Amino acid sequence: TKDDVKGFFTRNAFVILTVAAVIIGIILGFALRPYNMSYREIKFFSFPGELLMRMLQMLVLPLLVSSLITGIAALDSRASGKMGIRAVVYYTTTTIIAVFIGIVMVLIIHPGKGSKDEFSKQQQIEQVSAADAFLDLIRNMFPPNLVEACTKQFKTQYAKRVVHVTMTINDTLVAPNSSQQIEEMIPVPGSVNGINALGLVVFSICFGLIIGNMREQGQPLRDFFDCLNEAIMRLVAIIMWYAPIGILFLIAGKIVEMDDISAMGGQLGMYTVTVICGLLIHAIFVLPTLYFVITRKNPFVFIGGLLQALITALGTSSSSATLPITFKCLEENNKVDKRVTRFVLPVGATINMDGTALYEALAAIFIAQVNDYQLNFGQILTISITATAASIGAAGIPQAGLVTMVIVLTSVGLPTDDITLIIAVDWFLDRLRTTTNVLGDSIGAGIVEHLSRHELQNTDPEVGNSVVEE
Ligand code: DAS
Repeated sequence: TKDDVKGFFTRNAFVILTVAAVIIGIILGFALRPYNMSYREIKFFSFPGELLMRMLQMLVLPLLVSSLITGIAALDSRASGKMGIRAVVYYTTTTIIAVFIGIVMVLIIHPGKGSKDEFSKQQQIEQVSAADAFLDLIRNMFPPNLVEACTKQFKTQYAKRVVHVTMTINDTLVAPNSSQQIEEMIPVPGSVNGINALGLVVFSICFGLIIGNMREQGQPLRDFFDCLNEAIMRLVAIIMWYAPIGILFLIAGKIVEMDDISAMGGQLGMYTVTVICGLLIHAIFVLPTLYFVITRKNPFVFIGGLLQALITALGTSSSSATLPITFKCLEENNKVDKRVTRFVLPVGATINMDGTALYEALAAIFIAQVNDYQLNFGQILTISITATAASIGAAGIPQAGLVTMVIVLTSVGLPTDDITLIIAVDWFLDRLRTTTNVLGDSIGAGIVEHLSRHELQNTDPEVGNSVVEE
């Protein structure tokens, strides 16, 4: 009937608008390519998309801190402990499966055969050991002080080298004339807007646990963060109406800007196909199967509710920027309990990146193949471990996975400047792995909620402390 049709469109307005935005964006992008717009004209044309990115990024850190603290404080430490363990087990399992898929795919398809002279060689740069990269990662988790975590950009040496190499290959970027300028361009692992998200996640978890156990004394703070979280989610609801417009210009601008598609031929084309196959297997087979086996619910109905977040991830190639919309989709479309989303999503968006882990292991082995460098089993095992760690260290910002891949390459002695071989297609593959990351975090929330349903029933969602203990 007329009401049913009206109801359908109201319920799915966002998704319909966003899908339409993607289609129009693609058409507009290809329609504008023949005009060969200048760099400045493209930046001007993409401005509405840049605006969406900045609106979402503005919210990420306050949302991450307020939702984590509220989510953890709303559960008694026993429940949040069990939920935390389930989340960590899920993150570890899915990341390891993703790395395994990446390695199997690149060994089966073997995209890297053939000589390397097809690619322009860049100057060798000094290697940095994986050890200092790891130490940086751990050091970043405990920032010297919270003020510093919120203000100073965290620099890591291996990231600087990759940016330097990127500069030499990608002369469209402004070549920096000082190390200070290079520092400004570093997408530092674990940092969002140059702020150490990893450190803030660790701080928020500790702080949430403490005020959760302070009973009446902690109530004012719990109310404050609860209200802050609610206020930010209302801001997100407003931004979501702008999101389709932003996504349209993000996609159109990127299509106008991308290099000549013929560069995707040969080994790079096969490499792109290998990454896409790996990500599709993980996103369409592994994650939905895991969800069905554990919850016995239809995974594709669950994924249907995430469409707006997945498309935003595709448009922004940033899982942190997508986080506010992932919250909305899970809580409003999939009715996932807020005490789970507030706990699981901020942690997941920061450290659980299946798409990135799969990609880094696959790309490292591809670079070995291009160098005709035979990796032994021990080296492939090292790549698995460092790709997992690098994906934890990568921030949810564009091309973070490209930067942290230096850890993986240095761990097996591969030339890190070969990262420039795959930069030409990274803007596209980054979108796909970010979408996989967001899907992994969201399915994780659904699974953790299902496994924690007993604890959630025993905890009064309002009061926050366990009713049983009262
Ligand atoms: N773009 C990152 C993200 O937002 C993933 C990556 O760079 O690998 O998840």
